[in-house]
Amino acid sequence: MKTLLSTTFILTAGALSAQELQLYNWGDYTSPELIEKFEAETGIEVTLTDYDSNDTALAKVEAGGHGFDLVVPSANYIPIWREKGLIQEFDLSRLPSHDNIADEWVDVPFDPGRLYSIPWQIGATGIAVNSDAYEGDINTSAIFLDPPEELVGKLNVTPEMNDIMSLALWYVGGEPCTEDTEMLRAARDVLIAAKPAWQSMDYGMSEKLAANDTMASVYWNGAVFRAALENDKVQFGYPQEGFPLFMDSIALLSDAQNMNEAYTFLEFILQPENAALISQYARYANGIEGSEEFMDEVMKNSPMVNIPAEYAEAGEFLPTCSAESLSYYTAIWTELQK
Ligand code: N2P
Repeated sequence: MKTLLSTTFILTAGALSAQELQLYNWGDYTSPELIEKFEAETGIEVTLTDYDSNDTALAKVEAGGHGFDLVVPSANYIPIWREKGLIQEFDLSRLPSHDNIADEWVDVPFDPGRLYSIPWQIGATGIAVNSDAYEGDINTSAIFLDPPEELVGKLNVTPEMNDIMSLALWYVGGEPCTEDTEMLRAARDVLIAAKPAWQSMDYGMSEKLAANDTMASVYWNGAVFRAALENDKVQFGYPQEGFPLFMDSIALLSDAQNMNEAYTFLEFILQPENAALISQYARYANGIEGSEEFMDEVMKNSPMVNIPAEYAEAGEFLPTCSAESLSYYTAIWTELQK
């Protein structure tokens, strides 16, 4: 009897100690080395599920039954997740390293005091161009909105609605999140007219750019930098009509099932050496104090990570659009994807 009892106890304890964490993140954005290190140090097993846009992630979580604990929305989406009650306020007593968030990224308009989100990666949306295909000015949205002959049929547009709508609105002289129907109409017209020249509207571009399968793409600086490290013909342009800056931040889902594991992971990525692992993989800056010293030299010097001063002024963090402006965006986006 005694033996039987202790066996039962061991089995129960074993079952309870199977710790897991469900991370829902952008594709190709999570360092495998970070995950291996986390699993080895904590014994928590991480399951990673990918998405390709803010709207995909939001729709999936809103539908329920997803099982995810943590998600990584962009800054302009954090207020939307919050208003919908999909993410929960942190218990800061469980995040002793919350102070490691760099001062400039704490009191951000989308999450003052960082009560709901921790910086993941920071960057810019611009345009990758392979210089073998095209040698003209690449610091313009004309590359995808009025493509040069050389790039027709060879360029991709990433399916991130707010990025694409903002670039188009700036290009026609408007502003992101406008409710001005004339501006929206002009942006819609330029997008619809340009679309036949596009090869695709896909997300995963780093390898395709590196392999010359796609010669240009509206894309993000770090992901383009990854391609450029393999293929030195890949360049990155910062559209001077206006281009989005982004800051993707990790947040705790309201219906997270693995709370202890989620807090353990958040605390882990607040450590500068671990935040650096994310940047070394995804190739963007992050908002964790002191992480740069754990990064390699190419990260510190590349114009694809650090926006050159001459181009920086045209970059802007996207606001969160009003419901009215979003309904116009959605209508245009739906038409564009037909
Ligand atoms: C890169 C994902 C970048 C997301 N793979 C931009 N918000």
